[in-house]
Amino acid sequence: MRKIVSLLLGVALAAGMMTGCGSAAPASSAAPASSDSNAPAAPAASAAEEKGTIVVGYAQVGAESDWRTANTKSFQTTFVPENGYTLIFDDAQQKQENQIKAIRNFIAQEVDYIVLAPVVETGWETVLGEAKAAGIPVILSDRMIDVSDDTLYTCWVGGNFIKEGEDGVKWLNDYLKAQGRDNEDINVVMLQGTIGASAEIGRTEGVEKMLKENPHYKLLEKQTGEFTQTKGQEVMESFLKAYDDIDVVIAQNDNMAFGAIDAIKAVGKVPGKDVIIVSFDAVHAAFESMIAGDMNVSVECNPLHGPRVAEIIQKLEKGEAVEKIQYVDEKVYDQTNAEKELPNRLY
Ligand code: GZL
Repeated sequence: MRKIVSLLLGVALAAGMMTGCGSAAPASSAAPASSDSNAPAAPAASAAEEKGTIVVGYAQVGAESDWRTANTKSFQTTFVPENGYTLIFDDAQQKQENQIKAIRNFIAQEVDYIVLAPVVETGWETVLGEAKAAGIPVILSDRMIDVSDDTLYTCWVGGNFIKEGEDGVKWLNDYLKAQGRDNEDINVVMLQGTIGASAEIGRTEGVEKMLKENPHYKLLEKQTGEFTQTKGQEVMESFLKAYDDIDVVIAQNDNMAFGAIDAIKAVGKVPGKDVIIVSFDAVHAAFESMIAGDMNVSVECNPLHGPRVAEIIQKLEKGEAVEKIQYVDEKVYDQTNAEKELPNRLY
């Protein structure tokens, strides 16, 4: 495959040089290609990349959050020519049809591996069947897929989303007890991520399971904020108009929490005090928000999957078996440890 890909890449490079278009820069440094139909094809490779590198096609969800940016960076700094890789990166702008197009593009280029961060869990059987027929291993990073035939993917690396949801409410239970409010009725609203994404499904399941265990909690409403700050603020504004006694916001990622915090401040309430903010991801800006006293807690979901996936590929290259399901390590950070931990954060 590499020989064919090198030939194809060489032809693409030659064509690019002749017409003066197309980037000869290494894919790892090129601006992310998009699989939108009118977008330019995946960037041509540099001469270095023709030297029999392992070609990895990466179908990323989009660029919707700080977490996603860190996740993308982790791949773009790992899969570089000096490490023996050619990365063909695609940003699907949170559209499944774009990810499917990108996977077909990778198959046509006969890449050695496909890495997929599936925007939602369903709708993958056909295109992953095509990858399997082409003999290209598929590694899932971040979110999971719901398929009856699990030979459609080699393995999955990501966070334990149900446990993250449970840990968020466990933190809330302890916090309310410490505040002497464990016998008070507590009104909760939830900002969900993209509906149908594993992170949304798992965190919703984990949170609701724990809320149901405590009769003092009342989940007033839940609605998707699409994992974005803008939408998170919009939905929080609607919650604040509908309810004047919200005690807790559970935001399924930090960017929606940032939007919620802005909405709470805009109505003259104090986030972190009048309204408790429970969030997920634990990105750098979340630590700054906890230090400022706005966000109360962020449950970590480690995005640095690049090195882990490279380790998996190296094992596969040697014909070694790999674990089907591989969870990343994650902890809980709040206002008591945010300042101390911030200097150690890698994203
Ligand atoms: C979690 C990931 C989620 C993050 C969001 O693994 O899928 O998507 O929590 C991101 O920030 O947009």
